[in-house]
Amino acid sequence: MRNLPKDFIMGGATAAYQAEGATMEGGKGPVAWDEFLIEKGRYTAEPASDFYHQFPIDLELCEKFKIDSIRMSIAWSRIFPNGFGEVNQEGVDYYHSVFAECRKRNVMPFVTIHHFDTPKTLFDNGDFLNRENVEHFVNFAKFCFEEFTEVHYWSTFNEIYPVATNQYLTGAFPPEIQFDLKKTVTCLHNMMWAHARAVNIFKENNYEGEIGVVHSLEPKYPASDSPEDLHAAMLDDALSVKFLLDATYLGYYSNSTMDAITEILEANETSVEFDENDFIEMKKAATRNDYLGINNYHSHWVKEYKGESTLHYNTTGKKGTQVYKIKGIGERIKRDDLPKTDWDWIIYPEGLYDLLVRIKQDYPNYNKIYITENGMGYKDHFEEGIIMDEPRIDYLRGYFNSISRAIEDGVNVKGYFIWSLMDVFSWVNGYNKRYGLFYVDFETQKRYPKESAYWYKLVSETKTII
Ligand code: BGP
Repeated sequence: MRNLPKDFIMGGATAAYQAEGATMEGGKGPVAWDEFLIEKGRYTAEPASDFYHQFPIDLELCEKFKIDSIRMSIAWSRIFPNGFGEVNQEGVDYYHSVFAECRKRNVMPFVTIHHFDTPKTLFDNGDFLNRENVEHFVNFAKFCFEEFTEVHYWSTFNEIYPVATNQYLTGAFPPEIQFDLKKTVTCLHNMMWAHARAVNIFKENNYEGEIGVVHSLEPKYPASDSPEDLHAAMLDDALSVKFLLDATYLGYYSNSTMDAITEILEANETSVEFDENDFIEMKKAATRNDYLGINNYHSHWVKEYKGESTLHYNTTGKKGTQVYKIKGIGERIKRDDLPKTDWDWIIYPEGLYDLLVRIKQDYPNYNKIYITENGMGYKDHFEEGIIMDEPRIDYLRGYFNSISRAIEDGVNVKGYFIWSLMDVFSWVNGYNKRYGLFYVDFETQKRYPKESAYWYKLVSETKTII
């Protein structure tokens, strides 16, 4: 049996839009998702887990189940309903009351400033493709640093790569644009520039606490030893992993990263120019990140693909339906020999180990790492208040063992946040893809600890991976 360090943080992750519900309450301004989800007609973010009202219950559960920390986000449009300008005091008061309850329950808030929920006014105005919105984001971040002095851990963004790709490459998120590599790369860069500016403001004003960014990092392996497949895996990795880690820890894009990005853009008959001045801020910030947050759920095997881009995103849990082939990058293949969730996410704990060791080698100034999301989407069976989610426990055990091995091999991993603390609303999957330690009956909003919650508590108490 493997162990975790005694001071290892065991947390639970949430995000404002997926947990709070109350999308029109408390003076909150709209976000693009509100309208988008109504148009799609499958489900909405109401009532989600009603964290807006139920947070005292969720934080009490954290205390009871030895969950040291809650990862949560501040909904930008609760503070600035239009993204900038007038402050909504009710929203400010709401987060102060959440942080007061955290304190009462000895649960440390680990707060994300932007988790997929740009206010609608700014979203409609180009979101992060529009550099004016970077100014608004930086002002919002500064407002948070000054107002919420209860918070010690800040993350600027949640998952820059999925924001850019889901909005402009796969089209899974609003505004549903597909295969636009120019917009994808521009959005990635502008968000990394925004991150750097927020970090620099945080450090130059000597705010108390720590700041970092949460990246979704999914290892890419070649589907075979052929040079073509090796090249395809390299291209996919360059766009989804290296581009972001270079920006975060070097403050510029290395030549090998830029060669790969240029090749992808050219294959899609486009190009992107960066403003050289951006790298001044980015280089300054590169040594100022206190930590890296890693969201890791799965890994990908990539083979050469020369055709037009074609996709099917499995949003219903019908196993085996996922298709991902991108022109100029490659095809992510199915691996029938490896376990997967019903949503075709390949379960491969070794991938997280490989990723952690690689970061230590390639970006020695990474400082420290928190696993800010990992967990298993599962169609939980609820029987008279009992939820036996053994597959989730097996999943967690595998990933915890990888983390423990990486720590033994010298990677500085300081904590883990399961996605998710309680069942929440899933952006493109709705409510039947559950991740929580606590089952939520979305009609009554009653919480029920799953078998995994008892397992997690024991791991937290003993720091032994049982
Ligand atoms: C990450 C997001 C989370 C969460 C999670 C699970 O990308 O940061 O917000 O949604 O993935 O994804 P899904 O709900 O699509 O299964």
